[in-house]
Amino acid sequence: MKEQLAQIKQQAMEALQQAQTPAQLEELRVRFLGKKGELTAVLKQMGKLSPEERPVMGQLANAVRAEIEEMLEKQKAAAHAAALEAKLASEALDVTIPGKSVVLGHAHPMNQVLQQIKDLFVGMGYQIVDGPEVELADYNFTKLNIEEGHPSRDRSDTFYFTDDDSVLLRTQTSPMQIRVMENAKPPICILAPGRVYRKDEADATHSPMFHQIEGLVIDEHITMGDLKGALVTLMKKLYGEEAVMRFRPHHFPFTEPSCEMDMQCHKCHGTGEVDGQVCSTCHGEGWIELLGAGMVHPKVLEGCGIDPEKYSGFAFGMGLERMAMRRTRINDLRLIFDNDVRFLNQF
Ligand code: 2NM
Repeated sequence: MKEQLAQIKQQAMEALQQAQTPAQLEELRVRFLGKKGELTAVLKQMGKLSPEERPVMGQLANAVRAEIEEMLEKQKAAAHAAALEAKLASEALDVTIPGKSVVLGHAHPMNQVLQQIKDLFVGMGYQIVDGPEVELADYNFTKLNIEEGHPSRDRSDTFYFTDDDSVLLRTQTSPMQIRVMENAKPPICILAPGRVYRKDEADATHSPMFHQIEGLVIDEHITMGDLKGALVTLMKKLYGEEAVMRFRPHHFPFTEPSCEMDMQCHKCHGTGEVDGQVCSTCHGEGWIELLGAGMVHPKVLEGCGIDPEKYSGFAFGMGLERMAMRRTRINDLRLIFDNDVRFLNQF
């Protein structure tokens, strides 16, 4: 029995020395120390020994078990350290390698123009207002002096939600200005940018959804001079101090008098010709249409509870996509909405 124990010890030590992995070590633990292991098998024979021999052999067996356990722990620690070493070596981290660069996007050219215009108006004391895109016909048309039967209320031009034509997708942002006039007391000085909808087939110059920016100023003694000052200031900030502007009479139901503002073509300087050819920028017009404006109609003011005898005001509206098209020098509106990054990255 003594020899058996000595043999187990020697075999275990040799095997443990050679074991490389935690799995091999576990296998050896089961082989030598497990319930059905070699050491247990020897211990089971203890019953055959004389009472004097039993404690001696018991001590010896325990000493062998302790030595094997100690060696097992030592080898486990070594295997673990080796595994960690190998992992660290294979996963070596080179902190000097340059990082992956993050592709940073930028504002869409239309939002760039919008932000610039908003900044300019906020600088002049305007408040930016936002409102519903689903509107009441009352606010989109009637309160703007666009009466029933007016061609712009036609079902072929406007998206209606209801059979009685009372709820629609707003065709302009002016209903927002009606809402402000009804709820605030002058002085009023607001800018209403937002999406508007008209039943148009998409082509190079039309889209069923586009963006408008409308402004409104109401106070005592507001004149067309104030309108001109505000709009000329805006356009010179946008297009340069040397930009030349003109105002033409026009008609809108919600303003009286009404006008349109043009900028002299920067390419042909108003002549409509470049090197004997029709100017491609203004199509020979010599002028580029910028916006519509006017003095708010007394009927509109009165309908909102503002006394037209005491107060007057100007309003204007412009298309944001058109501004973005001028800035990006493109002639197809659809490029603005396609969101092709090859196009957008140029701006
Ligand atoms: C335009 C042109 C002229 C306009 C008028 C109003 C309101 F609500 F005060 F009556 N808001 N916007 C207006 C005036 C809009 O867009 C071309």
